[in-house]
Amino acid sequence: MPAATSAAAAPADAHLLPSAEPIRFLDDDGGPAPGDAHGRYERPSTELLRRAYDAMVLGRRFDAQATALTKQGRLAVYPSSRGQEAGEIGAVLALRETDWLFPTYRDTMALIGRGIDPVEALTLLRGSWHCGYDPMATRTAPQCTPLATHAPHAVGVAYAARRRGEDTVALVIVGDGGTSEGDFHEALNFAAVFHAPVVFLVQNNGYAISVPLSRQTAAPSLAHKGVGYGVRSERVDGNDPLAMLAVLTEAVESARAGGGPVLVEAHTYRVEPHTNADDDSRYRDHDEVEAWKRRDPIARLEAHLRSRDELTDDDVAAAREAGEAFASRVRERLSEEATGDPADLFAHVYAEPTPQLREQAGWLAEELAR
Ligand SMILES: Cc1ncc(C[n+]2csc(CCOP(=O)(O)OP(=O)(O)O)c2C)c(N)n1
Ligand SMILES: [Mg+2]
Repeated sequence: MPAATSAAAAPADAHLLPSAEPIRFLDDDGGPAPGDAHGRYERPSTELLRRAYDAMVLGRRFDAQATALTKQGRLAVYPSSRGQEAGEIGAVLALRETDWLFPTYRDTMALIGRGIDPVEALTLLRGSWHCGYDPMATRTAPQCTPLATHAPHAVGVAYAARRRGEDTVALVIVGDGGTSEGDFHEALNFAAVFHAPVVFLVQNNGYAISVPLSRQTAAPSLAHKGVGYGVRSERVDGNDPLAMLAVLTEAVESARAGGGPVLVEAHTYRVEPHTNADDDSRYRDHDEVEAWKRRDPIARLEAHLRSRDELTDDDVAAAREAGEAFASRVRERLSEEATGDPADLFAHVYAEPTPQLREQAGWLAEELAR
């Protein structure tokens, strides 16, 4: 047999390829999962898992409160990340305070996990023209609504920090739909060529509004999109908090140590509609949603910690109480009408307003005067 074909040499892309199956530590019920996660990644410390548990419980309660506030007319819109807590909180806990987070509109829970004031975090969703919090002070970019346009920014920040000799890492969150955008691909390419310390977290929640993943891509996985650019990529059970923390922590520290960019695809599910303005019964079955609810990330982490006597009834009650207190404070603070001048819509678009904007501002003023 010729040497070239007999050699069991690894293919040239072997170090970049994601695992065949998403990395998981836990089965759907929180018991130990069979597989190779333990060989490739270390179980996060109990201390980190306890912090994650508390933050996920609080994050979910906040998320439910924000959805309720849309129904009361206190928020214009809210995209829920219920069911995606392992990614939202995993991302935040993998980062240092000095690292940068680049979130999407869906990642308000990650903002809360970063300690950003909830009322500041919800400012944009009340109809204000600005994001409410200070991106420089919090090292958190404004939540990005145009899909993936923040990915090149994240790469730029990471690359600039490295050139300045800082050890800052940037983590950017993108949805499955966002991976079809040109900006995502340009960001991956630039990051790989210039070895930028950036982590791309793809929250694959199955849908881009009504478009299912099968209509979004023909790629074998979204992680494979990184491989084409030379970005090391991994797939993770996005509803397994142990796996998300383990993989994201490894990715961030590898990027910090000079290992270049990493793409992490989280297989998760959006259990709520796209936003409060969406009717999801028009494009998906109730059974599908219910099946995913049985793989709940908080329930799985809770079962895991309880099985090791690392979480007691009192701990669970304390986490829930903290969530209730947080939600009721948010409710109180948002009980007032948002005040804002509608003319502000036009005030901060350009330094010098265009004739078109001036005309539109005039129409609005006439309308309001009537
Ligand atoms: C460039 C751009 N095109 C279209 C839209 C309209 N849009 C808003 S959310 C969305 C779906 C995004 O899906 P995905 O990236 O999977 O994120 P998810 O909402 O599931 O978290 C679309 C198409 C947009 N915001 N930006
Ligand atoms: Mg999606």
